[in-house]
Amino acid sequence: MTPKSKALLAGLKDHDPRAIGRAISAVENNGMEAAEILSALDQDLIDNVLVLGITGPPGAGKSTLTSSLIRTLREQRKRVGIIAVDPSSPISGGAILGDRIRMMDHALDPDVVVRSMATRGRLGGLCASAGAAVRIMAASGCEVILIETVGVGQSEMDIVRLADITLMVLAPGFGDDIQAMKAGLLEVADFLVVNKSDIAGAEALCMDMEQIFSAKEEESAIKRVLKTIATDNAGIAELLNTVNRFSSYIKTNGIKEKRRGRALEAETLDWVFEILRPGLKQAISECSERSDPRVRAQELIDTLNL
Ligand SMILES: Nc1nc2c(ncn2[C@@H]2O[C@H](COP(=O)(O)OP(=O)(O)O)[C@@H](O)[C@H]2O)c(=O)[nH]1
Ligand SMILES: [Mg+2]
Repeated sequence: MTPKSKALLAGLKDHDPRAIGRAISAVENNGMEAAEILSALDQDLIDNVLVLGITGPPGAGKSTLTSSLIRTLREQRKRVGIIAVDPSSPISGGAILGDRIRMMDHALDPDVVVRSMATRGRLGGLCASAGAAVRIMAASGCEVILIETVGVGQSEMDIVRLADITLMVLAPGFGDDIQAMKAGLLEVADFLVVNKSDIAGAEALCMDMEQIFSAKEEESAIKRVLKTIATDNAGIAELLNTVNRFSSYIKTNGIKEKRRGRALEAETLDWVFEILRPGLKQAISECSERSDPRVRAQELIDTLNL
């Protein structure tokens, strides 16, 4: 093992937030340390962490809600990791949520660890990176990990698959977004959070959503549509209580294990591309033949002997 890997792993054990950041960067750079670090992480901690996905349209209040959740989790003495997946470019300041949290009351709290990831300007590998970040944070003592994504693009939806439990955040006035998402809503979301319930239209939105989610609710006997006012920290404790009950429910009936298995498959596939990409790019650029791309791709794969 390289001295760098050793030092990083020791830092993770010590709950050093800088070690977490460096370990995630080392894995993202896919250097020598990546495999060394990832294969030495504490599997029990990884198994037991709760990974919460927070998605929904821009402006619904995801970042505000995330901040409130962090505050309440910290009051419960939980160590929290946050992965903020941001669709904006890395250059134009992708780390909106990250910056915000750093600026807020959690800025100096060593038990709140934030990592931002931009979706634009990368060739994929988001699922792989985010999955690795989850494991590194868990192995460094984070008990709850929040992944905030904007629920619009495919890559963001892939990220949702890393979560044990997914919250969809909506707010009054997002009627068009809701119509567009209705079909996927049930499939993706375990909970529907009606945020901004201090403004007009929240009650109607709740009733609408309760109808959509009624079948799910019956299944687990756990309330699936919850109201919050993220700016006032209202409804957050109840939301967390309900999520915890659901967390126990999915553990006992095997749903969590199934979801983790699916996430592992998605991440593994992502890593296969990540690891092969440089070599494949090289091979493609060296090939002088100008045949059909589909044909060339198959030829290339055949030479790999897969
Ligand atoms: N009235 C009201 N405004 C809120 C609430 N939650 C968030 N907001 C505001 O809604 C705007 C968007 O919030 P933000 O968290 O950035 O949304 P995101 O794009 O989903 O992350 C901000 O101006 C927030 O202050 C709420 O519960 N009630
Ligand atoms: Mg946000």
